Amino acid sequence: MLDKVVIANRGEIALRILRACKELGIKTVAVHSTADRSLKHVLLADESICVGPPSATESYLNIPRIISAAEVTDATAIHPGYGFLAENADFAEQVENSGFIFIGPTPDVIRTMGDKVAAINTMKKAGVPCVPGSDGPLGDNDAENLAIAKRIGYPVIVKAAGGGGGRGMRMVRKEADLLKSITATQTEARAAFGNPIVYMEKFLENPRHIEIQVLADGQGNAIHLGERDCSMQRRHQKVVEEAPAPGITPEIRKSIGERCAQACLEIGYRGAGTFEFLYENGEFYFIEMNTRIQVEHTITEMVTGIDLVKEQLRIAAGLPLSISQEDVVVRGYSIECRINAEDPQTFIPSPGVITRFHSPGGMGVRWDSHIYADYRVPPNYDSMIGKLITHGDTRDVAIARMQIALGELIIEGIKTNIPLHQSIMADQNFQKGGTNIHYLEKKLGIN
Ligand code: MV4
Repeated sequence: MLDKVVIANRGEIALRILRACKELGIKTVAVHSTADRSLKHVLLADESICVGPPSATESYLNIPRIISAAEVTDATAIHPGYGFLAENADFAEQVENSGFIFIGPTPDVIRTMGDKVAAINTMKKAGVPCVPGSDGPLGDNDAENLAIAKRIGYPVIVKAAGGGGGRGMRMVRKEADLLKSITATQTEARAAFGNPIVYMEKFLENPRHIEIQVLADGQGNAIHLGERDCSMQRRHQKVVEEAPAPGITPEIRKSIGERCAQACLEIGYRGAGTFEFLYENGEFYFIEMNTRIQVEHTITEMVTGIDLVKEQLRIAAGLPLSISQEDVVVRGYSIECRINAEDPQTFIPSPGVITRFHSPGGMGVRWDSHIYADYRVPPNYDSMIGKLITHGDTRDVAIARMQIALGELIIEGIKTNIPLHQSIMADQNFQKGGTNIHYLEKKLGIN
């Protein structure tokens, strides 16, 4: 097993990684900014190192300082968590070149999946179903681009190869708007990602966002752990996730899951990963792959009983997968509510001191969070302060447990989106299941 891991992250995921390390007998190093000295995992880690001022660019995104922290503590490996440097191929490469293990895929796989055109081409070759589209970057021939759109059929969507997660895309409803939309997306993409390459896809009007969790050891073993439905989102920020996805049968799960696992073998994938799909009219369309552990990995853990972060650590230590595909059984139903320090009406962040705190509990309730009474939520980072997760034999039980747990969760001194979650859990259409990616924004009005 690994000897000592640097946790290159903060908040709940840093605590999640710390707990997995402790279970495996791995020593831990917390790296933190000056704003994060009192984070729970910093206080629980074997060692801690301050890597810079509150600004993330000067601390959690400062590659030389993170690697220096591994050097001075004589660590073995670096876990990037999610966000920050988790999908930065140059970081992964520098970690390896400095003699440390990067807990994740190889730098070139991260780089390929970061280029959305390359990712789609790779997946298409591996037999993963993709959205009908340009099958490559758009050139500068107007007539050709008009012909591609005509073949695909309007509406189409123009996306930046360097984008992802909702950044750098433009929907086009009619031929008259195509060329100026391509130019505008190219201009934006060059400014935002330093890469003007764009591609085109058929625009799907009312899809659901369903993603498949995979694990691969880079030694010829790859498995899938079923799907999650992440359609309940606002402005590309997921709000509620659930596993399994309503309406996805064991047969459908097996079919799409095995294709993803097979693709992992073909691309030499190593570690935990997620295949993102749009799901419409019973069909899956691959859009992106995430090469990291995700926020919502917990709901997959709840329905499979598999500790994904421990598996990441085992894989990084060079061990083969501890489970085979036949060992993966999806049991019951799990929901996650992302608890944010924000105004539930305006969504404006609400940092500050938590004056009173009570955590929920009971059967089938999991609370993954670093917060405590008197903790001060700094204004410098993402507003997510915890994840409330429930599990039940049925979806109705998971929802009922979530409603009870949301009622028990007391966070005072700052505003939170707990009221938003209560309204979603009570929503008739959510309770029926299977709402699409536009549902929450429509429910909230405007947009
Ligand atoms: C799409 C789409 C419709 N058709 N692609 C947004 C995030 C990025 N990962 C891909 N996105 C979309 N791509 C085609 N061909 C609609 C979206 C989309 C979306 C996707 C997933 C979750 C939320 C979304 C919200 C708006 C648009």
